[in-house]
Amino acid sequence: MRTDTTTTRSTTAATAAIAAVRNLGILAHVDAGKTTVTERILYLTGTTHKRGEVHNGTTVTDFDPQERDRGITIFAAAVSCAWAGHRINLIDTPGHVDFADEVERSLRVLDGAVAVFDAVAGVEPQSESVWRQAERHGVPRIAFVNKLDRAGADLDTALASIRERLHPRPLAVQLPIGTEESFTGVIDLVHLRALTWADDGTLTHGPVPDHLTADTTARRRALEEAVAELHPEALEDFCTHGALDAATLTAALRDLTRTGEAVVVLCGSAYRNRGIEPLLDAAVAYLPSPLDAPPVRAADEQRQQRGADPRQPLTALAFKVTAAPTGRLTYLRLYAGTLRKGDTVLDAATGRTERIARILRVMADRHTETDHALAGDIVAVIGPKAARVGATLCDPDHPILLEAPVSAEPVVTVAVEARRAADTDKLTAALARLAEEDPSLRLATDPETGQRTLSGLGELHLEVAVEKVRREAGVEAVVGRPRVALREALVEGVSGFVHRHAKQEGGAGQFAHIVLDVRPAGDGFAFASTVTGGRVPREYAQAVEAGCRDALAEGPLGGHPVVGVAVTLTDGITHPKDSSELAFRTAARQGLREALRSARLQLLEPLAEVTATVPEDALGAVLGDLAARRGQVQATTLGRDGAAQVSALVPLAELFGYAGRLRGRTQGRGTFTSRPAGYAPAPPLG
Ligand SMILES: Nc1nc2c(ncn2[C@@H]2O[C@H](COP(=O)(O)OP(=O)(O)OP(=O)(O)O)[C@@H](O)[C@H]2O)c(=O)[nH]1
Ligand SMILES: [Mg+2]
Repeated sequence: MRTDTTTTRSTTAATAAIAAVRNLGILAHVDAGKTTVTERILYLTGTTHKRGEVHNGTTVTDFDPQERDRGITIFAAAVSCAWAGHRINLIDTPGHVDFADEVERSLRVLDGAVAVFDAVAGVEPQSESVWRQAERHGVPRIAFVNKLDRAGADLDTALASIRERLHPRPLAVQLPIGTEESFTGVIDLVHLRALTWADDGTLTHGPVPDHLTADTTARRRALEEAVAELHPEALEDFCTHGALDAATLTAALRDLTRTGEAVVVLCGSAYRNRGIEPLLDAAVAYLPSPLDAPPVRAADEQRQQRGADPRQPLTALAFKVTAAPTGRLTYLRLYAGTLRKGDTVLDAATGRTERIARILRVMADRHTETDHALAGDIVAVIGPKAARVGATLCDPDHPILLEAPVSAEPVVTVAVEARRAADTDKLTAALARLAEEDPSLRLATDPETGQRTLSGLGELHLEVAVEKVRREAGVEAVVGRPRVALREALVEGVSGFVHRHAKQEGGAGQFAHIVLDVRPAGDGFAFASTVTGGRVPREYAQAVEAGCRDALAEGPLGGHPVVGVAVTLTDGITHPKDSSELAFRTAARQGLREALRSARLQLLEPLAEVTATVPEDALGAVLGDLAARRGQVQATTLGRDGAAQVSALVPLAELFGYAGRLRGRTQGRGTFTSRPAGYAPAPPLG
């Protein structure tokens, strides 16, 4: 009996511990203030004792020398801190689109996120992208409208832009006190009190000031009505009492955040240390704990699932790997089970086992060691030597394979070569190591020139990689001109294409005869077999599909991947002795290659959606330059502050070096961001 009570007690304690965890991401457009928000959170939670600043390179999460030099976040950084009895595992993500893969991997392991917006700019393009990305991952969000101290900042305009571009139901739970330079605090509309911050960041709670009572009452009423409209129980309460109290509002906002029916909006100025405490309170109150997350499922066997239960078999995903001076650090999100120091775990994809030598909680500039970690937590471990980003580490007796995070396809390639020939191997090794940390970087050899090539998501992505190798491995590299990744799309197919693969002289032969219909379709690859009467057995049809995929890797126009193809196997002949899966796969590869040579294909190039903010007097020059780059201007809007915003679709190939050109045309006052916008027909080579 005694053991039972003890077990029950420890299980309850473990459940309470998991319920108090928040795995939280900070997401937004470049420069919205994610790193500054993170920095203030770490300061307030006592994790760091000084407030670091992005502009002088003293923040905790932008610790890479390149991040400090460039003033941007490049690598997602995970840090743990404690607030109001909760453990918050925080991931500060990069805003620049070239590092979107870091965001994607982070989203896989987060349970909730704070989306940060600039109170002047509102919803910017990359905020929209990461918002949709979070939506795809089912990660609930709250919003923080930052930089309320800036000239032109306005919460209501930012709310309107959220409503227009992201979500029909942004619900502000705060009202700013003062504007711009005189922004000093917020009214908490849920608890009807004023929070004000002194210049040194000290927070004082007080009553709502007289001049704001009318506005406060009106906004509180509007909040209650909006919540009642969306939440059935709140509606019942509202109808009975004619109002909603703080507890009901909080509970309803928490539900609406988790279902995604509404977005709670807070505001402040991270730089001026205003608004961070209530943001932490909101994250704890509204965003889900690991217990609220749906169980994870096995990639191959959807019925196999595991929830955030420390007694279940260990299930963890490695979402980040870094080569720190202390050794290789592997960051894990634990989904189920308990991880103990000294455990042997199985890398489910490779079948290798790894030993967990140490378990660390990363706290700003130091690590604290722990002997175990429970389901739901995010920790870093030392010991695993080979586990890659995306690996599932699990209990060797109860294997499970989780789906690995999907990596974006590289769009830009450069040739790289060591400046000194003697460094060639060192360079290759260093780049290969980088590609292990960042799966959106690919290292290859150009089959024609024999040169080493590095591919990634953009110019900056590759520049950062080469610079990292220079700084960390001490190898200087010479980098060629960037090229974009082209594709070949099928425009007109062929039907009834016959191919016979036969090698039947002596020994075991190879025989396969196939008939293919090849049609343009969508932007991927589809395969079907309509062969009847068992003329081609199912395994051979599957081998034909595999052979088609082989053929599509290199198209006839220039060896680029072929897209938009539907292949139907309509007939075939087998030989009782000489047919095999290999023979059919070879037949399909050769056959489809040949079929494509007689079909019509079109070269596609990647496009980018460019948003440039430029002074009005430079608008003409900027538009002219975009036209010269084959850009299609989609909209031009004039702002209140003498700045114009241009959005345009521009072939990525024409964007190389654009940052410098834009600075030139605008005397350094213009800025731009870009994001991938699919593929479009490329002009004929010439
Ligand atoms: N005026 C004002 N400036 C701010 C505020 N918060 C951040 N900044 C400044 O905005 C700039 C960008 O801030 P970061 O915190 O680096 O922004 P980020 O979102 O992390 O940027 P990336 O990681 O590069 O996407 C820095 O110069 C900050 O000092 C704020 O509340 N008010
Ligand atoms: Mg940052």
